[in-house]
Amino acid sequence: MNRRNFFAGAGLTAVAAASVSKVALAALPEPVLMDKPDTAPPLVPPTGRPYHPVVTLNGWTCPWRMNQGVKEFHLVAEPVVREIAPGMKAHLWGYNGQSPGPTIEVVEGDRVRIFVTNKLPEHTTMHWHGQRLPNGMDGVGGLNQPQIPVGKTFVYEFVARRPGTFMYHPHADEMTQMAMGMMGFWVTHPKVKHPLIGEVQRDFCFLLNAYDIEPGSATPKVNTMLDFNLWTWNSRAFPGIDTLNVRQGDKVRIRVGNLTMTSHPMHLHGHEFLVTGSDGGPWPLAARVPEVTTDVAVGQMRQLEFVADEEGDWALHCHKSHHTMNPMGHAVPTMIGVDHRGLVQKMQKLVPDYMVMGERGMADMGEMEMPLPDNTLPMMTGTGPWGPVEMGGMFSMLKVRRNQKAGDYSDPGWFQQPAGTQAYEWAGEAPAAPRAAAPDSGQPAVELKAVKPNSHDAHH
Ligand SMILES: [Cu+2]
Repeated sequence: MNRRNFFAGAGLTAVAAASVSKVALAALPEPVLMDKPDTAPPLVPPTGRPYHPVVTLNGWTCPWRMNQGVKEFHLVAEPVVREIAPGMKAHLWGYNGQSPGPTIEVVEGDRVRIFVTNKLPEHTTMHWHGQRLPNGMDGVGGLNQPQIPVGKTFVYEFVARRPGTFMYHPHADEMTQMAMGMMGFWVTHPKVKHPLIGEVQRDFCFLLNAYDIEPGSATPKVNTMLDFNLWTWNSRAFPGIDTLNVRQGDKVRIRVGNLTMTSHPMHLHGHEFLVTGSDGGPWPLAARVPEVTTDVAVGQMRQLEFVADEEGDWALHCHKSHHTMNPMGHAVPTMIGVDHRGLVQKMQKLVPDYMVMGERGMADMGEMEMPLPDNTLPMMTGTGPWGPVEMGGMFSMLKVRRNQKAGDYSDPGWFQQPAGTQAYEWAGEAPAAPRAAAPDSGQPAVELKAVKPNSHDAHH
């Protein structure tokens, strides 16, 4: 996947024609389906006001049909098969063939008409998170509208009043439907140059989501509240997440929304970024402080912006270390310091597959050829130019290259570090450690001494 060409076949199985008859305009727009989890090239707007389109990580933008000045989209809620990473497919619910659904991109002031067809086994609705709209278009089932019954299509129509970063998801049996992967991104571009919305050369977006899929199975456990085992960006886990490939000097915006049950501190290596806005809109300049990590809480969205001025392959990940792992058992005891020598051979006479984990830390997991159930990702995986990366889940890379062409989102491969700029092994004498002697050195070890606080003595 390292040199995937993003432009090789976007996987679109139907594209709305540029001109359609009046009869056709009275019918439902043909839904556009996607059959691949690849990052599609940005959709340059064929009609309407021009804008600089976003790139949806391992996703795509929904084409629309212009009908008498109204942008018409057709979303089909349906069961889908989503590849989480090569070697693992999940049975999810999503839109138009994938989870998440396609990104909807419009321009401030656009009138938008969205047809939502329900092909799920239960009712659903659609909520347009963060939008200013008529109350009856807000999509809370039972509160703002009747549920969309199985097999029916509802029409939502409103003007995209605020420019910014938004998302969509059902507001019907939410616990189930979001745990199954029903969500999508929404970007409203500014109509004219906005004082608080900067122009960028690269604009990426993705949703943070999570699944609990038992190793060896394919359907999420929808009743899980906190202990998820697949931490994903746009329903992809490392090493299945595409890299963010940019040209050195590009202004970059990364838009992130969190539809999991916990917060995710998003951390970028090698650069500082400003948080320039959220689903609440662009932030005032005085509220923007340099960060290298910013927490995205549940239900929140954030825009990270920076100049990609340092060449290299820079990690971009959630800073919760359990979120950069694929399925693992949290009940495994810590074995660091426990001497297992000889035990494995004895146990393997009784249990041929017996293994011990973690007596020198967990790093062995990164390169271990461990037998896994079918359709299961290794806990720590991925290989870089220098060995196992020992990651999973919410991890990818920002790849900054001097010679990446404008508008080229293809993976440039691994960074060639200039000679003399990499950490290296010390070749001289090891310095004597002025610390405690090792336990088997024959010298007395330093003991800890308990010191009574003086204040305690004062009572006597
Ligand atoms: Cu996280």
